[in-house]
Amino acid sequence: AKTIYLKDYKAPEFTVKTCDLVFELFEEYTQVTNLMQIVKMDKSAKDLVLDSVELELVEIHLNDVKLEEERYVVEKESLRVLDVEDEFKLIIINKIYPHRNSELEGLYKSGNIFCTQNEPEGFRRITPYIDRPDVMAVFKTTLVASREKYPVLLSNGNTESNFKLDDGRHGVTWSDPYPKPSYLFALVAGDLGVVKDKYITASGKYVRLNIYTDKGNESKCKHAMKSLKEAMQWDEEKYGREYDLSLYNIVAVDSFNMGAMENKGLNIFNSAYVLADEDTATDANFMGIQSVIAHEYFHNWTGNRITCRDWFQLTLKEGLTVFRDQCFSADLNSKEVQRIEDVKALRERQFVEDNSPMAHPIQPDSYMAINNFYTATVYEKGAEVIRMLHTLLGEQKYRKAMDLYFDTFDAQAVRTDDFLWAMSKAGEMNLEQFKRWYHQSGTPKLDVDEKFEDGTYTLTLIQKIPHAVDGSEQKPHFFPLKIGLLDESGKEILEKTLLISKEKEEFLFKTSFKPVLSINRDFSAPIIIDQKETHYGFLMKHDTNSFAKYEAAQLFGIQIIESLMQGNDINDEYVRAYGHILESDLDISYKALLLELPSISALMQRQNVVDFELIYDAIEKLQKHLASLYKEKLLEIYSKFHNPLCVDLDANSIGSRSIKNRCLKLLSSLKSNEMAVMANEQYSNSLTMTDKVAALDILENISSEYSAVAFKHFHDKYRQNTLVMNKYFSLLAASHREGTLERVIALQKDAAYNELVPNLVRSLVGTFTRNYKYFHAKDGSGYKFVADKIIDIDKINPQMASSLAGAFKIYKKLNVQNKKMMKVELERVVSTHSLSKNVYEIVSKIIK
Ligand code: DPP
Ligand code: ZN
Repeated sequence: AKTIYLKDYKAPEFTVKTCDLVFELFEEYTQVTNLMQIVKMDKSAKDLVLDSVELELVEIHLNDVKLEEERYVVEKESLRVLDVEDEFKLIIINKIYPHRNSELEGLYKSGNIFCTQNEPEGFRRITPYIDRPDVMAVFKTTLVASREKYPVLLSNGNTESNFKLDDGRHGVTWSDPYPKPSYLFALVAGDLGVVKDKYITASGKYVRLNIYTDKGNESKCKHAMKSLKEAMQWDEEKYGREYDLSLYNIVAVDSFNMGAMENKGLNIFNSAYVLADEDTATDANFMGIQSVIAHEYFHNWTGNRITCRDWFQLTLKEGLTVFRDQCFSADLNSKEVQRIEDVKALRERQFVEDNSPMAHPIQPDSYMAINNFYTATVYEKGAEVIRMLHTLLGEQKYRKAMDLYFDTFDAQAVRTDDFLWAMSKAGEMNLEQFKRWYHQSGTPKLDVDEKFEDGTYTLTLIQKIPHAVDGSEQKPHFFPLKIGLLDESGKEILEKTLLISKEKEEFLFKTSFKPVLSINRDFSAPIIIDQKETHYGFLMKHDTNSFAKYEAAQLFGIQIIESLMQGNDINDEYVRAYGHILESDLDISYKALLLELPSISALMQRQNVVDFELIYDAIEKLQKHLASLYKEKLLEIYSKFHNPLCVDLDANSIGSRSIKNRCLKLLSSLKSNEMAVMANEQYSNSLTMTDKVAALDILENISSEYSAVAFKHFHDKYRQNTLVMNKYFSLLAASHREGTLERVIALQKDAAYNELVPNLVRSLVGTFTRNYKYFHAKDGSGYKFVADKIIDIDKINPQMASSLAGAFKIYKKLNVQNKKMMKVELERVVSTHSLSKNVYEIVSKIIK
C-alpha cells in the first residue's frame, strides 16, 4: 500500500464550480448523471484527473459532445480526461450497485433504505469527481425512484421541485446554496416514518426540523429532537452561531460504520445515536444521543461552513467539535461528572493508542488509509488541545478568537495553522511552541518534586517527552497546569494556573508551613503526573477540586492494587478514605464515580510487561475486601436509591441508578447467593434498561443458573430489536465466566446477529477484544478467533476489520507467552491474500 504525505500536498489543478446530479435508483443498480462546470486553476495542467473507484462508466460528454474513447483513460482509481480547456462542461453517466456495497462507503443500502457515507473518500465510489475537501461546489441533486418503495427522497439543502413519472416513479430536486466539498454530499431514499418539529433562531428565522426513521420507531425520536433544539440554542448563546438553512433533516439507519455524519442539512446517523425510550435505552445511551446530535449539529459551523483543506487537518474540525460537544454536555448536565467521564474515555482509549506503534500526532503527517485516522487521538486528544487553548486564553479572548476564525475563514477549506493564527491574534498570545501539540505524538510525563525550606515551598517540574514512533526525539510542550495548595487542615490557601514551557521549571511559594499539593486540577493538560510525594488519602477527603479529588481516589486505588500485586496487604488508610467517601453526602452521580475502582486498562498502562492475570486477581481481592467490610453501608445506599418503577431522566434519577448499581456491582464481588437474588430481583422488577443491563452483567458473572433464565427472558423479549440485542451480545462477550469464547462463537449463529451490521460486530467481537481475561487467554484461542474475524470481515467491510485489528496494538508490551501467541496471528493476518490497505496499515505497524 502507498503512503501519502502531508508534505506532498498540492493545490488542486482544477475546481468544480457546480455539480448537478441525477440519481435513478433501481433495485439492481443506480444510474448517476453528473454534470459539472469545471475550471482550470493551474494553467499548466493538461489532463483532468477525477477520482473514480469501482465505477462502471456509461458515457462522457465534454461541452455537449460525446467523448471518443481515445480522449480519456480509465486508470485504477481514477478517470483521466485528456487535454482539456480552461473552462468546460463535463457530463458523466455511470452505474453503481448499492445493494452489493457492504463496505458502507459511497451509496449503499441499509435494510430497505438507500443512504450515503462520503467522508472522507466515499464520493469517488458514486461518480467520478475531484474528491478532496478543498474543492467546493454548489450541488443540485435530483432523485428518481419508485414512488411506492421510496416515497421519501432527500438530499442536501432545500426542495426545489417534485414530479411524477408515468412508470410509477417520482422525483425530487434538491438544491444546496452553500458550496461544499463532496464529503458533505448525502442522499437518502426510503419508506420512512418522520417526526416533525420547528426551531426559531435567535434572529427569528423559522427552521423545520425532521427526524426520519424506520416506520414504528417515531416515538423513539423524542430525546434526539429535544437534544437538537438544545444544541441549536446553545450554539447561539455560546458561540453566536445560528443555523443557516430553513430545513434540518436527520435520518437514522441501522448499518453505519461510524456514529453519525454531518452532511449539510441532511445528517445521517447510526440509529444507536437517535432511537431511545426507557424500555430499550440506558441512561448512557440517552447521554450519548444528546452529545452526538449536538456534535453533528455543531459541525455546521466547525466543519461545514469552514472545512479542512486536506485530511491531515481532520482535527481542525473534529478536535474543535468534540470540545464544543463536551462543553455543551457539561452545561446541560453535571460539569464535574462530564469532565471525569471525558478524561476517563481519553485515558482508556487515547493514552493506550499514544503509547503504541499506532501513536500519531493530532495532525498526522502521513497515512496509508485515511479511514484509519478517525482516532481517539485526532478526536479526543484534539479536544484536549482546544481545551488548553481555552484555558490559556480565558473565555472572553477565546470567544473573540473564535469570532475572528469564523469571520476570516467562512466558506473556505483551511488548516490547523489558520485556526491557530486566529487564536494567537485575538488571544494576544504567542503559540509557536504550543504548535508542538499538533505535530508530536505520545503522552508527556511530568516529574514533580517538592521541597520546603526556610519558609519557601519549591515546586520543581520536569517534562519527560517520549520519543516519536520512529525513535526521533521530541521537544518540551507549552501547557497550562492548574494547581492548588492546601494547609494541613485541608483548607485551600492558593489556586493558580502555572504556564509550563521549559523542560525544567521551578516555582517558589512563600508559606510558613509545608502545603499539600493538588496538581493538574480539572486535568488542565493531557499528561501523566509522576509525583515523588503523595497525599492521596488527604486529598480524597479535602480537595475542593472535583477532578483532583477523583484523581486522588484513582491513584490511591492504583497504588493499593499494585502493592497487592507485589504480595503486600491492603493498606488501611485507603480503606478508611474509601469509607469516608461512602459516608459523604456528595452529589450522587459524582460520588458514584469516586467509588469506582481503577480499571484494568489504567493498571495495564503502568506495567512495562503486561500480565492481566495479576491485575485481575489483585482488583478482585480489593473489591472483596471493601465489599465485605462495608457491606451494611453498601446495602443501605442500595436500598435508599433503588427505585425500580422510576423511569425519569432527571439528574437525581440518573444519579440514583448510577450509585446504587455501583454499590450492587461492588457487593457482587462477594459472589454470594444473597447478591444474586438481589440482582435477579432488580432484573425482574426494574423498568429501566439501565437497571436491567446492570443486573444482567452481575448475574452473568456470579450465577450461571440465574443468568441462563434472565438472558433467555431478555432474548425472548427483545430479539426483534437490534439496538437492544447489541447489549445482549456485549454482555455475553464481556463475561468472565468459564467458556465465554465458546459462547461468543456460538452467538454468531443467533438469528439476531448479522456480520454485515457494524453495530453487531462491535457488540460481539469488539467487546470480546476488551474482555482481557479471554481475549488474552494464554493458549492464544482469543487471538485466533479475532484474527479469523478480521480476515473474514475485511472482505466485507475493511473499515470495520481494521478497527478490530486495533485490539492487537498492545502486542509489544505483552509478556513472553502472550506475545508469542499474538505474533502467530498477526503474521497470519498480514500475509493474507488481498488484504485491504486499512488492515495492512494497522497490522504492519504493530508488528514492525
Ligand atoms: N465526521 C463524522 C463525525 O465525527 C465522522 N464520520 O462527526
Ligand atoms: Zn465530528
